[in-house]
Amino acid sequence: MTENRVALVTGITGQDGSYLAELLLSKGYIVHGLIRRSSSFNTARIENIYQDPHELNRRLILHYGDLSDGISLAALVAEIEPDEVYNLGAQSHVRASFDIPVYTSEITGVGTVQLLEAIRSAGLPTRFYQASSSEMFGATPPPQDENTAFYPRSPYGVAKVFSYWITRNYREAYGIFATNGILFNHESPRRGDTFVTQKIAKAAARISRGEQDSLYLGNLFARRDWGYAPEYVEAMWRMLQADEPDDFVVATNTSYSVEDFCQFAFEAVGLEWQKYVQVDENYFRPTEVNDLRGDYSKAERILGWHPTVLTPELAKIMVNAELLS
Ligand code: NAP
Ligand code: F7E
Repeated sequence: MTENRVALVTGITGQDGSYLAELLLSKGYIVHGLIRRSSSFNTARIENIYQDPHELNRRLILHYGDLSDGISLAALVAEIEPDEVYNLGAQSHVRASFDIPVYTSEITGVGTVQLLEAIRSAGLPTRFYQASSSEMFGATPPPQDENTAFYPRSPYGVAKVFSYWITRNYREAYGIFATNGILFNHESPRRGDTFVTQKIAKAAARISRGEQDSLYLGNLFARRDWGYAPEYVEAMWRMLQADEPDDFVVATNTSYSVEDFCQFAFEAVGLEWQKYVQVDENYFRPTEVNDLRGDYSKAERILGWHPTVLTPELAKIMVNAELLS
């Protein structure tokens, strides 16, 4: 039974954190979320589930904190005694990680051990989920699965490899139920505006309404395995309900190029993408990940998880959401 179980979610204001919080609330959890203090509101994605602090018996409780502040993380974990911790907080933008490599390493890498230390020192049987990434595979060719060698191609990817291994180390050294979800790209209408799918989906909708003339992109030939975020947070939850902690690839086992995504998105508004898309080399990365496609058979076998929304439908969902906004 999950009723009244306590979860802590870092990154609750992000794409995945917002869907995961909804899922956990629907299962009867009390959800604590870590949010960063910001001079403007950064809680738009959780507006629909927000509960005023004056409400009695709140099930969603937000706490200021930061993955760089291990002392406050330890105090929070000791105070709320979570059954499950989902570490989704990160500097998650690959291109930006080349501009802010040290900060990315501190948050996306060292932030994970700050949180694991908080759990270890609390001495509770807390289960831990780490948001690992297909970016860890980097240059290793597809298909990628749990046994594929890592070859990260960005400061972000390198930081995620550190987090992956520190999660495994805390599992092996201290017996903590610590699991890595190695998730391939997953998108939704809540995706951040500077990731390529959202950039394309919003541009297609705006161009069709006469609000934008053209779209500047970088490498059109990169291939990704793009799935649907709400289905991926279900996989995260299932990982923490499993009998044993382990590592799982979550993906669709299909791959499309950025060009393909343009075609799906512009088709949804009856336009030819070639007439509007221009290449701007400023969006190229110093080192690129060319080809990702994940083999999710282990997640299917052990967790009973499989994707239902594939990339062509995903593009339509995202464009239609923008058209309705
Ligand atoms: P996202 O939308 O960028 O959300 C990132 C979250 O982390 C936001 O809530 C952000 O807060 C928070 N955050 C950033 N810096 C922080 C800090 N210093 N301390 C505490 N929190 C901080 O990312 P997402 O797409 O939901 O991804 C969730 C996690 O999965 C990330 O760890 C990401 O690296 C990983 N991942 C994502 C994908 C994907 O395709 N989406 C695939 C594999 C792995 P603000 O809202 O204040 O910025
Ligand atoms: O780029 C190419 C770009 O930034 C995808 C994060 O969630 O997934 C995400 O990382 C591809 C790359 O995602 C533009 O070069 C072309 O090859 O949408 P993206 P990402 O780098 O794959 C992984 C799994 C994560 O873990 C990360 O947190 O698209 N591309 N033109 C472009 N990319 C962007 N952003 N903008 C462009 O204009």
